[in-house]
Amino acid sequence: MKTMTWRSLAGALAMTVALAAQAQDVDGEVRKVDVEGGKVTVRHGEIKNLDMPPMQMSFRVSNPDWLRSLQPGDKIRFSADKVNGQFTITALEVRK
Ligand SMILES: [Cu+2]
Repeated sequence: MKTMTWRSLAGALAMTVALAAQAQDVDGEVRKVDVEGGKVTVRHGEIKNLDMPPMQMSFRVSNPDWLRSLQPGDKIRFSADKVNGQFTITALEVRK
């Protein structure tokens, strides 16, 4: 019983760390969607974890299906990281 309790606690702590790492949300606006190329061009705000100032650039995406629901002009919040040397959107939410 005691073991179970400690495991749950460890699980809860791991969850907290994962959420904190994902809280790097960046504001952006979709400029262009390239479904075939698996890329999206975004005008984005500062990306602190990548040490990047606001600019317009293209990103790869972790899940190509996301591109199908995006349109130029969409306001998004996202997380980005460098994956295999390429700037990649790893989490994405369209703001209404
Ligand atoms: Cu950039």
